[in-house]
Amino acid sequence: MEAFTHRQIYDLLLNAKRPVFICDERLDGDSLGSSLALALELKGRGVNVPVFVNEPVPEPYRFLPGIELTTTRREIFQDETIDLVAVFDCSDAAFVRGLLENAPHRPTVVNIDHHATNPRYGDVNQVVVESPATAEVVHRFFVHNQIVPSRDIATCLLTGICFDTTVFSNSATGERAFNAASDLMMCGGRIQDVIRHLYQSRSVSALRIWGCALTRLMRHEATGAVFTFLTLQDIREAGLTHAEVEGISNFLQLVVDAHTLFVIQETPEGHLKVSMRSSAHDVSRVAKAFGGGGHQKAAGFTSPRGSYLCDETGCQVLVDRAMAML
Ligand SMILES: [Mn+2]
Repeated sequence: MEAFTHRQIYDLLLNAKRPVFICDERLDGDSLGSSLALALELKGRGVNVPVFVNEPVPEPYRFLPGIELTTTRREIFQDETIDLVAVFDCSDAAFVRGLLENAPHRPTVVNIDHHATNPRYGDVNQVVVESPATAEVVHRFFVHNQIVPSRDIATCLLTGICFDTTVFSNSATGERAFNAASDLMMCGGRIQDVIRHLYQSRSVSALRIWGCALTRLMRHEATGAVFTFLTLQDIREAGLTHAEVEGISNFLQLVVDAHTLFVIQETPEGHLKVSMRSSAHDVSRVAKAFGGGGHQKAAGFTSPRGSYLCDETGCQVLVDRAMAML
């Protein structure tokens, strides 16, 4: 079925007059790497596909081949010639619906993802929950359609796989991740560039705030979960953007001895952004119950302003409630 759907998607892409690609609302190495890989393939065939991103591309991803194809202009969806959109690594149907709300004609929607919480909102859905990354799903697109990825495409796909597996270390890492990565390296994918840009590029000020989160690590006695938090004031005092703080939950998961981990961050709007990692529980259930999404072992949600205080007691209460759902 996976191969059939890949061939169907290839047909749709080749026959589309005006395709547009969409990255997940929360941009990351996987949504960007997977969408740019396919956009580069079509570019090689003379079709320029804009890749819509909801926010300017953060610095660590600017090295990606094809990054010039990205656009933050929402108006592109008002173009009445758009007949196909392909969405990458996005389980949030409402986000896609919102973007297409004012489109003059409803385009065909292709949904390529690997999130357990994806409601399969597309006309064609390639949602492979066993896959470590959407980039790995797209790698199979190339295999099933007998296309050899170029060096640049291979680099984009390796970025997605390295990002979602935290360089082959988290629970998403398995045979599929290694097989795809090995093939992509044979195609000339530049894995050292990927690792350098994604992981060896942290500023000292960003790492100092990670230090702040480390000093606040607490064990939730009743369940053995571990949590920490960062307030808006912490982030502002360090002069950082939220993008620069990203990655701390993946890092902590690598080094903290706990089955479940919560990293809670206050956003500029005063909401609490909760990121969960677990080796023992299906945290996507908690994320879903709180209106978020994700994978069984890595998921997140945003708790509206005022629901919990961003301090030790408030976060303790939040973790209490979340753990009670597991
Ligand atoms: Mn992903």
